[in-house]
Amino acid sequence: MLNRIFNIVMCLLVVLMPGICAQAADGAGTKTPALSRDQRMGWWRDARFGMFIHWGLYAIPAGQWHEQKIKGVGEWIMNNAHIPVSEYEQLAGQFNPVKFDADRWVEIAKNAGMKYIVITSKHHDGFCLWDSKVSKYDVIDATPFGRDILAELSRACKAGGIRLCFYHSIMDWHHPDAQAPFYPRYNDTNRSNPNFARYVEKYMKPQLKELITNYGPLGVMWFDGEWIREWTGELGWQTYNYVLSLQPDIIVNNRVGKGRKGMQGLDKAGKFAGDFGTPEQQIPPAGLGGIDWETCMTMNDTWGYKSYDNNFKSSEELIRKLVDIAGKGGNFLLNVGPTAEGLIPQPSVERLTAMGKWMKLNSESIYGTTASPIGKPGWGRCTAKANRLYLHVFDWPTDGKLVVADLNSKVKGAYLLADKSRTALAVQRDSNAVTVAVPLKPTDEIDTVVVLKIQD
Ligand code: FHN
Repeated sequence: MLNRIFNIVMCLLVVLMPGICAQAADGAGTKTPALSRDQRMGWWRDARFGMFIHWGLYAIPAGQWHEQKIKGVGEWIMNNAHIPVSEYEQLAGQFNPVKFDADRWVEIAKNAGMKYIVITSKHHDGFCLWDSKVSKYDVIDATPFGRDILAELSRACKAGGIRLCFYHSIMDWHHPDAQAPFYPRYNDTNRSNPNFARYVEKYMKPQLKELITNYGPLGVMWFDGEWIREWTGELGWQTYNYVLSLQPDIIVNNRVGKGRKGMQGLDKAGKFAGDFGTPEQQIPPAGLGGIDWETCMTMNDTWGYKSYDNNFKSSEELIRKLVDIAGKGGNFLLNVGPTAEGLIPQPSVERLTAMGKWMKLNSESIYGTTASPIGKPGWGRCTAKANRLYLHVFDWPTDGKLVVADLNSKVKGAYLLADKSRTALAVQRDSNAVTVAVPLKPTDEIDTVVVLKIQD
């Protein structure tokens, strides 16, 4: 009997522990998460490659307002074209993406080798892609479409084995409590009634709860729009803890905090806010030693769809960026901006297909790898995992000799990753360099991967 009582008490403790631990305060007066960062970050560090999706009402004007091409990124059109709230919100009445197919989006991401999707639950324009109980400005209440996009994507991600994550903008150009009086580009003064504390308590937090409890479990809560004056480091830490109290194993990006000082993701007090840094449209030249990070990047020059932006990076550039990032220990969050009909634009699909083709043969050299232990070799990049070094050769040697400088570990063998027969390549050691005898032609012009087996 005593044993049974003991067991019941222990079981209750295990269930309640995360909540209890989440309350523990650290020296800076903030809370310590129930699970360690390493425990929470495991899947994310392995994944290395994810899809960013910027989708909302801005896909309808697609970069044009009253027949004028509007400069800047598509999802900022409300701000950049000075569109008043009362005018912009009428776009909701036209939002009817009948070609939206969540399974197809998941399929496109999976085929590219991506392991997670981060979609804009709400961007700066305030429009919500789910059925929010605290807003009428959402896909169910305000559009003829009337389908819960996040619910459909959540189901498709679960079925497809992809982690679903939400981007959520702290800044909100639509909510009357959140419209900044000093930033009047889109304000209808008769509508705005700024009370940011009320916005946080009565709107933002309830929405985060809906997103995490009704559409989760989520991989990442990815905040943005934290630079506004009203957002403080303290609010950042409170929100971080709140999100973790709702889902103890969730990951939160640095933009929950204040100040993305450079790429380090430090808050004003110099303390790292959130779980990973978010360099935007850039790859740190030497990674961000000691900090988890993820480069987010557009394929063309916009996040939200712009019908006339055709300045797409090539597949070669994108594959090499993925490899460059993995070789520096980071993740790559690559953006697509679906159309108002609900389609991922064809140029994006083509590039993702090419990346997937490369990944099908070479993903072992990306997933679960860590940064290069030999820096940036002249011929390409390097990733590492267990007792393997993956040499990503961008510039294939014309003399059949691949020289790996500054390598002191004992090399037990070498082969081409794409060669299923694992034919051994001859390796010769020469003081602290190793030379691998490679075929005269690469198997892949973009990146042929040579594997070095290293002594444990
Ligand atoms: O203003 C946004 C922008 O629209 C886009 O969402 C990017 C993605 O990281 N973040 C913001 C700027 O940092």
